[in-house]
Amino acid sequence: MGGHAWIRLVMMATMPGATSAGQDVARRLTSDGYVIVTGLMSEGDVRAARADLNRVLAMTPTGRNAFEGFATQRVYALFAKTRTFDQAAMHPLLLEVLDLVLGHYQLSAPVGIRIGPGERAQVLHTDDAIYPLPRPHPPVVVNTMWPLDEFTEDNGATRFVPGSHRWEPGRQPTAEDPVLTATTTPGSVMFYLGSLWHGGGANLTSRPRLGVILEYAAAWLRPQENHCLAVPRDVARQLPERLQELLGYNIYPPFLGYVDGAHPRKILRASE
Ligand SMILES: O=C(O)CCC(=O)C(=O)O
Repeated sequence: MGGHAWIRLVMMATMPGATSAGQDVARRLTSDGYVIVTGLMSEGDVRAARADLNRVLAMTPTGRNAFEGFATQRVYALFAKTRTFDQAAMHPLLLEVLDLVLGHYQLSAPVGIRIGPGERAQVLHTDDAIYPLPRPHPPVVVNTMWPLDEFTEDNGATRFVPGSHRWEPGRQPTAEDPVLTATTTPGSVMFYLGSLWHGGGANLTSRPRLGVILEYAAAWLRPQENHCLAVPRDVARQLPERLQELLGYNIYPPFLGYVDGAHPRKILRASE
């Protein structure tokens, strides 16, 4: 299944009771499990991001297992390797949505994903399954997929099972469950809850499909990637303070994340 009927164009607050675009997106996200927002990245920014990631991808191996994808390349430690997603990671609409859905949060898994020709569909999964929390639970993970190529039915666009974020604990997708394809254009962003079943699609074309996931998790959880080690300290020190916070230089109140009794930001500054 595919098509655009399910795509939400959120240019203004349209959901009953929503007073801002962020509220609108947050409500759709929590009710539907996903929402696609257009126009978050300009054409120029998309071009620059694609070019810079292609530079990084020239040095990036293909995946080591079926989940990563044997014909797929993944750019981990994204914020050590490119500056082209700094603004995206702190986009005001994105942060407003995260404020509403997660409260305190940080980046968990920022990854560039280039699905190569011939790749098989990734197994459907939920991103929050890595946390051993009793289910159901309030949202603790929100993911965002930023396409840098046109995502089509046959080039590996992200697939997902609508409504699966509400499934009872233990339920797994079967062949009977409808799977939608997030056919999206560069510049748009697909938000989805960590409890929504989804996965990369098969790439049946002769060209790769490039996208970036910026996954966020509640700040009281351990993020998937250890950014304080992945992003060298002299790089982290140059970043905007909000991005430093998102990369782990933050405190979850009252004092989760302290370093030697102090805010990690102070340690980052002091280590110049
Ligand atoms: O590449 C995609 O479309 C989704 C990838 C994904 O869900 C993952 O690797 O966890």
